[in-house]
Amino acid sequence: MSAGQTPRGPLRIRSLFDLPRDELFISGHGLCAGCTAGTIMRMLVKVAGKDTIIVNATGCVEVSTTRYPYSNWLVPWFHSAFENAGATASGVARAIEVLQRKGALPKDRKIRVIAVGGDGGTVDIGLQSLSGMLERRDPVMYVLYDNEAYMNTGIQRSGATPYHAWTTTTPAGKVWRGEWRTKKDIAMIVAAHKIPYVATANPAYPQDMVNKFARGLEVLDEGPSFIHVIMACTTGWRFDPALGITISRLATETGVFPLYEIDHGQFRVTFPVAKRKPVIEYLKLQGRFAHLTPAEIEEIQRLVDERVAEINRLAGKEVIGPVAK
Ligand SMILES: Cc1ncc(C[n+]2csc(CCOP(=O)(O)OP(=O)(O)O)c2C)c(N)n1
Ligand code: SF4
Ligand SMILES: [Mg+2]
Repeated sequence: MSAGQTPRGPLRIRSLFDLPRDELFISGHGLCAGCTAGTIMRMLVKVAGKDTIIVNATGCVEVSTTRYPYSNWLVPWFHSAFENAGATASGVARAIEVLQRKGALPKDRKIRVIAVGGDGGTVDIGLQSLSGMLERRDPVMYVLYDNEAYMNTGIQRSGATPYHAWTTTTPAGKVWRGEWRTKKDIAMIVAAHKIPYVATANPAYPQDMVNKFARGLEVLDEGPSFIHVIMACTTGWRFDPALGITISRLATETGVFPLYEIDHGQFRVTFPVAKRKPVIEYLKLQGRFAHLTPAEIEEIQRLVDERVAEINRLAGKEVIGPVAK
C-alpha cells in the first residue's frame, strides 16, 4: 500500500507490514525519551497519507514537533490555540469544500483533516469547540492523545486525570491523596453526539489502533470521527522510559482502558480480556501512584470493576472477564 491510500472497510490492515513504508512524521522531535506520543503520531500519518492536514492544539505534541524553524511533519500542519482545535479543523475542512466547489482544488482529491489534541485541550478547555464540530457533522477525525494531565505546562491535573493520581495540582500527602475526582468519560460524551465512529485505542495494540484510524478516516464522508488514544507519559506518570508500551498494555490488560469502538451505533469490544490482571500491576510501575495505601488500591480496583461491568453491559455479554486470582 502506498501513502495516501486508506484501506476500505473495517479491519483491513492485517499486519503492520501492510502500512506504507513512507515516513510522514520523522525523527528529530523533542518529545521526552520514552514518550509514546511519537509512535502514535507516526502511525496516524502513515495511515492517513500525504493528502492530510493536521490541526494541532497547543500541548506536548505541538511544542515538541514544530520547534521553529523545524518540523517533524511532512504533511501540512496547523497550530490551533489550546481551546479551539475542533473549530479550527472545522474551518479547514469547510474551506477545502469551498475551494473544490470553486475549482481551485480538484474535486476528486480526497484531503483529510485530522485534529490532534491532548486531554486538557480536549476534555476541558476545548470541549465546547469539539462538541460544536461534532454537532455540525464536520468531516474531521479528532484524535485525542490522553496522557491524563496538562503535561506541557508542568503536570497539572485535567478532567482526564485518574482517581488518586499525583499531579502538581493534586499533591499526595496526609490531607490530599492525589486526584479526588474520577476520570471524565470523554469517549462516551462524544458518542452521545451520535457521530458515525468513536473508538478507544492503545499504541501497545498497534494493529487495532491503525485500523481504528483507518476506519475513522473512512467514515468522514458521513460525518466526524473520534479516536481516544491512551498515551503513557514517562515524565508525568513517573516511570522508567523503557516501560511506556508495557504500561500501556497493562492499562488494557487490567481493564483500566478497555478497547472498543462504536461504529454507527454498534458497540464492540475490539480486545476482549478473558482474565484481567489486578490493577496493582498497572499502578505499581508508576510514580504518580507510589503514595497509595492498600485500601486506596482496593478502591481503584472497585472502580475499575464497575467500569468493566458497564462495558460488558454495553457489549451485551461478558467480553472482559474477572480479575485472575
Ligand atoms: C488559553 C490557554 N490557557 C493556557 C495555556 C497554556 N497551556 C499550553 S499547553 C497546556 C497544557 C496542555 O495540556 P494537554 O492538552 O493535556 O496536552 P499535553 O501538554 O499534556 O500534551 C497549557 C495549560 C494556553 N496555551 N492557552
Ligand atoms: S511530558 Fe510526557 S507527554 Fe510530554 S513529551 Fe514528555 S513524556 Fe511526552
Ligand atoms: Mg495532557
